[in-house]
Amino acid sequence: MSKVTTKREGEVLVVTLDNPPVNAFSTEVRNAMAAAVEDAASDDGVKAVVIRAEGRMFSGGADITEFGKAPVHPTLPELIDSIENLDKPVVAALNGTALGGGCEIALGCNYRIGVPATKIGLPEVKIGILPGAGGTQRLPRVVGVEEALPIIVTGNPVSAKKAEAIGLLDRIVAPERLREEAIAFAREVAGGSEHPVSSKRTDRIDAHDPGVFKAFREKNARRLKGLDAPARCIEAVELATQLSYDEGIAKEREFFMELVMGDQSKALRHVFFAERQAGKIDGLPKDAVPLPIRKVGIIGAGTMGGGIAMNFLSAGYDVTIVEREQEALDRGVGIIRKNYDATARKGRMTEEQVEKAMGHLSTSLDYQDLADCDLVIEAVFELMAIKKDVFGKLDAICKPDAIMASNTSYLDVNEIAACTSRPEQVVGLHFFSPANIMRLLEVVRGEKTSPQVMATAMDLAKKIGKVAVVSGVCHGFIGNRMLAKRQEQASELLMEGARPAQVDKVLTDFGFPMGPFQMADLAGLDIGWDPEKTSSATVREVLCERGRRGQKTGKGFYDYDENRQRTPSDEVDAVIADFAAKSGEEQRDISDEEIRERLLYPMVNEGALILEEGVSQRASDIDTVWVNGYGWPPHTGGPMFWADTIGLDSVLAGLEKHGMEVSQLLREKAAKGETFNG
Ligand code: T1G
Repeated sequence: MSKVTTKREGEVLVVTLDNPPVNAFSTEVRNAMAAAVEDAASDDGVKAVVIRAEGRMFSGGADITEFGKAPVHPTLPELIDSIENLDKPVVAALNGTALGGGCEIALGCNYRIGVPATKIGLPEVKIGILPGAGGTQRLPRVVGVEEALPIIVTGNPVSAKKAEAIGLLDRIVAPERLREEAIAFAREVAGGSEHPVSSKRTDRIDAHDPGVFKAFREKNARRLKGLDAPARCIEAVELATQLSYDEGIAKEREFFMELVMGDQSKALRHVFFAERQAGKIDGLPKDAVPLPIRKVGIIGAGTMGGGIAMNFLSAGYDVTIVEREQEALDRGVGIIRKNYDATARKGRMTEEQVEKAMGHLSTSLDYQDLADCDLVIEAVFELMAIKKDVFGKLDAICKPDAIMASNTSYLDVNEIAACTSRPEQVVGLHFFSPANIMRLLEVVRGEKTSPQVMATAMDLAKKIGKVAVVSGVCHGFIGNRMLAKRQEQASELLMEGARPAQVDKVLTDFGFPMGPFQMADLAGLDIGWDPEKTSSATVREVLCERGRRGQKTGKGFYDYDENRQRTPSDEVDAVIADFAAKSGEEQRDISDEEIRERLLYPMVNEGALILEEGVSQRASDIDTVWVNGYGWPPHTGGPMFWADTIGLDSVLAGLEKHGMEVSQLLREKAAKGETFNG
């Protein structure tokens, strides 16, 4: 079945794109559409053209899987030029999302109509490139520089309403009437002699404020630091105001080819596909279809329980939260309401949506109220004895096919499952704090967890907007197990002469949002610390004993002012020096390079061990965990992709230089010149 079909509706030729799942402009599609455009050009009976699409969206853009290969004609720019050069008006009918090349095809048309759900955007920057089919030159000519810059540089789409307001859409019509309205529109303009041609418009360019580029660069400097694509996006739009269209297109093409071959785009494309691959379980039996989940039970109304509940409430699930005491329950519900109200104030939810979500919430002090839940998630204290007690109760109360899940961050899910009569229905659902914000969900597969329960967990993760990664059972699963290796090194570096600020800066310079000591201050140094049993045995214990428990006390590894701005602390340096002296470690100046290698290489090695043990299905899953759960800078692809990029032989040499453990898998792959991601 052709992926592009044509149909005459009187004098209008309707060209329909149908290339599931996202109507990507593959080589086959481009060829077929080019043929349709030629038909329209050569048929005198055709007075106007409609370009539309089947399916849930107009187009997700060029086919990213074709990147890195030699360009095949007609390229997307050539196809769009052929549309624009037709001597007949062309109407784009946008039945939904029109992204990247999909937006650029629409820009090559004379007119664009959409439906209320239509979103139009140029997300190329998110995969490390820039719109390479005229978007940087046509969009500013259609909507103006001030509106085009954020669309191109952030990569975020605009709504139909916004698109219409800025001139990117000419009309918004009812979805069920889109095809006929587009044909009517085409008939309306068919007789006209003048039609807007994006590439030829100058009015919006002439009207732009020349200072907009300097202001935009300054405003976004911090966010765009070290990223290649956004800089080129801004430059390409700036050139659209200085050069002719053809000269601007040539520069866009030059920048596109430079970026698409660059490490940052390769890393970002890896992250894009890795995230989607992570949602698939290798070898899952075909009959492992997801169970229906309608009602969810949450045990614990604390920070995690409340955050977890919000995911399901926002997705429209009925949620029952159970606590031991009314006061804890009321506090938890109050925090949920406060979080929703804050989201509404930021415009990310309407008041109506907040009330709808809260309407799905019920609370109880009685486990019996969980009896009809399809899924129960415990988010109680991280102590095995407490988890076992909870699961023993759930086993007695939950209905036969209920899934029982633990939100444990570290503990052995097999041991938890073993205290129930149905271990095949026990799974780990490790959310990351704040659970209503962080996208990552580690789905921990117990030895006896059934394929159907796994399929249900992965399906549910997608429905609540999480990026799910399957992990086997080990201490800390994938993310926290690798994090522990980094924290170990960070503490050792302090004993050898490094200071918290230097260690943190190495990671923030690498692209992390914060370093290990900033993270500790944010989370609180007193997690797991017991003032009754403290023994001044570690730097962290001494800091807690001195009231330096993190940002919440105004001081931790750093001192904080009223705006939570941090400054290094002499008191902390003295505590560290005291411990260092007792440790007998020789104090020395440590280079940033050594700090980076000692923080990151052991994580890569732990990732290799995780692969060796089968705890993770694939290296790209490990990358997905770190990019979505721990702030690994996506433009380097994640720990395993980054190691592939710098070379596993370099990682091996670094580990050996610092006398660190080397896994068999890493050694073997380095010796063969192989990579983790294949
Ligand atoms: N090319 C190839 N495959 C794509 C694709 C694309 N553009 N977009 C999605 N897929 C695959 C995806 O890997 C998955 O595969 C399936 O489609 C469903 O995707 C010249 C150069 C469109 C919002 O960056 O943002 O145009 O896992 O699960 O949640 O200037 O996909 O099923 O095998 O994400 O409904 C610019 C990327 C391209 C948009 C749909 N466009 N895609 O989200 O489905 S470069 C983008 C998305 C470009 C021009 C430049 C989303 C979506 P599988 P999905 P979804």
